[in-house]
Amino acid sequence: MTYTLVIGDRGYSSWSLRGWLLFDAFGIPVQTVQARLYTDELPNLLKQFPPARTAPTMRTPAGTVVPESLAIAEELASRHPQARLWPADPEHRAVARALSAEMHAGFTALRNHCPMNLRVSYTDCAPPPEVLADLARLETVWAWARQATGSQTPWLCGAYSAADVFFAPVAARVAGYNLPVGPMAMAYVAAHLAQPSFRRWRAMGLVDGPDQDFYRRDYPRRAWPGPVPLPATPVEGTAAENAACPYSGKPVTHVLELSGRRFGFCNAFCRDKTVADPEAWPAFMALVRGEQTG
Ligand SMILES: N[C@@H](CCC(=O)N[C@@H](CS)C(=O)NCC(=O)O)C(=O)O
Repeated sequence: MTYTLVIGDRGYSSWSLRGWLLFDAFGIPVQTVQARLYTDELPNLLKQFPPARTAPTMRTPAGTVVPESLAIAEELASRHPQARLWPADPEHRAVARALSAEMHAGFTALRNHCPMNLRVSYTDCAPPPEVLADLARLETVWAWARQATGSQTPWLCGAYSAADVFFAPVAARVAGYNLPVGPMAMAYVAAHLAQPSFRRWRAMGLVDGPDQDFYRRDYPRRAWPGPVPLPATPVEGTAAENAACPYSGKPVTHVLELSGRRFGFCNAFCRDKTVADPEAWPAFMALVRGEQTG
């Protein structure tokens, strides 16, 4: 038995991203179950997780339902102390908790004007004054956290922590809407875009279901400002260097091409999430380097 996590569309559900990062970025195994936002799928799925109404919702291995991302963070932190979701130093932990709580409760102008959409990046979204005020507040609390904890890493409180998880979708919004922030905040955003778990989630979000109309905006677009993916493409057929999927070990049914070489997977989603960002997937890169055979 392991944890179950209900998530929404990976390309759009900022709270689901937080929920999933609390597992993936800290090495805690989880099984996800997914439902489309803005359809009956999510309320119908959540009928199996009473009294939850939103994604993410966690079910513990013993069966307790835990909605609310902040509660999920606290539960995982106390059940898995070795995973270090919060900083070990009590003073640094206090800072990390304060920031996470403020993110969980606030920044509504930014959240409403710039809903997270990992599939596009716009050149400008004409941020109104209340969004600029949220950005100024972010820069204030980020600088405070770095100073108060003496962080020497790209992260707010030393090692990557649950506080950084709570701001990962904010980083995606700064990147996605080209929001005006200073150099310290831009460096923090860049660290998120390159963070391995974030890259995996975004790779899945790029190929996970159709575009959602709710998130469509007419602003001019630019390339995503994160790491540029290796140029992989999906191809027909099942001929590949490996006979077994690098993720499941099952027989190959779907294939991609990278630098003239062909690699196979056991389903379209695993192939397509790898095409979206090959370097995000350690088992695939091990296969490419010849460290793992199919
Ligand atoms: N406070 C909640 C917010 C969760 C939330 O609003 N999730 C959205 C998806 S990003 C949702 O489930 N929306 C569906 C709805 O509200 O009906 C948390 O921290 O988990």
